Formats: sequence, structure tokens, C-alpha cells
Amino acid sequence: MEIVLATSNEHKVKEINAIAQNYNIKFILPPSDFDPLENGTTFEENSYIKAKAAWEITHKWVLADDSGLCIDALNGAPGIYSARYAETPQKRIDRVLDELQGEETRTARFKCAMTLLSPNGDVAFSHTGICEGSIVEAQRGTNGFGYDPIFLLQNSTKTMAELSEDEKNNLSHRGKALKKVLEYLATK
Ligand code: ITT
Repeated sequence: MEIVLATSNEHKVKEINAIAQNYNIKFILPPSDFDPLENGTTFEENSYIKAKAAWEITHKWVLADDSGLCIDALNGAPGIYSARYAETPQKRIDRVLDELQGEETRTARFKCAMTLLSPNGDVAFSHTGICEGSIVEAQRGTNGFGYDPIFLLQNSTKTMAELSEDEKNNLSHRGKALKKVLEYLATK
């Protein structure tokens, strides 16, 4: 089975293909004119917008992932603006660490809203995966991407960027959401 992955983020593609490696599913990228306007107000809305945009140019099974980091002391920011919080991944990390300077409450969570559309364009399944943790004072680790070096997993001494690929995929927001999608597809 082929599913179009409604994303331009190569890290997501890599993680999703690794998580789904034992399933008989090939995730393929959308055509290059895939360029949705993510103007929703929630992860779920943006996930649907991306899925629909990819469906409109393919009319195939489509999976979208809208994800980000929500920090309690910043009232949920960067949230749906995680990819746009500053110009580069390192500047985004620096901005978060600056904004949390002197802050004792550092709890945070990664969220990943997945939307699966069937070839007729209807929502076949959707699920939001959540991974709880907190923000460290100084970044650690080089694996993963995005905010992984500053995200300390709950009940762990490691940041997400200090985990192996398999370890991250087993407990991440993306891993949790995709497992539900794969369970749904197994019933088809
Ligand atoms: P697409 O819209 O093309 O899928 P994007 O990177 O713009 O790619 P999002 O709008 O969903 O995707 O924003 C996700 C951002 O949230 C991502 O760029 C990272 O900054 C952050 N993020 C999401 N998942 C993450 C993870 O597993 N580890 C670290 N940061 C993550």
C-alpha cells in the first residue's frame, strides 16, 4: 500500500518510515507543488489542511503530521508556530532557552496530530500523540531534529537528542500517533 506523506520535512519522513518499517506500507512524498497555507489555529486543523492539500493533487491515501512543542510557562508556545519561532533550528532553541531564563516551571510536551485521508478525500482516521517532558537549561545531544536537544523526557535523564533513533520512535509523540494510524490500517 502506498500513502502520500503530506510534508516537506525530511526528518519526519525518515522517522515515519523507520517506525513503519515492518508494515507493508510505502510512504511517498507529494509532488513538488505541495505548498499548503497552514493557517489553522490548532495542530489538528493544520494537520487536516496539509492532508487535504496533498489529497487535492494526488487523490490517494494521504497522511499528514502537524507537530510542535508546547511549553507551559510560555502559555503553550511555540505550539503551532514551532517551525517558525525563529529563522533556524539553533535560533529557535536559543529563543526558547532565553524566554525560560530564571523560570522554575519548565514542563512541556511534544504533540503530533496525524490525519489520514482515504482516496475519496474523507478523514479515515486521526489521532494526536503526546510526549511529556520538560525543558533543560542547556542543550544536550545531537540526534533527532528541531527542539530535541532541549527536551528532557519525563522520568528520564536524557534529552530526546540523546536517544537512539529506535528509542525516540518508541516513545515520541510521532511514534505514538503513527502506531494508532498503523493499527487502524491493519484493520482495513
Ligand atoms: P511540514 O509542515 O512540511 O510537515 P514542518 O517542519 O513545517 O514541516 P510543522 O509545521 O508540523 O512541520 O512543525 C513542526 C516543528 O515542530 C518542527 O519543525 C520542529 O521545530 C518541531 N518538532 C516537531 N516534531 C519534533 C520532534 O520530534 N523533535 C523536535 N522538534 C520537533
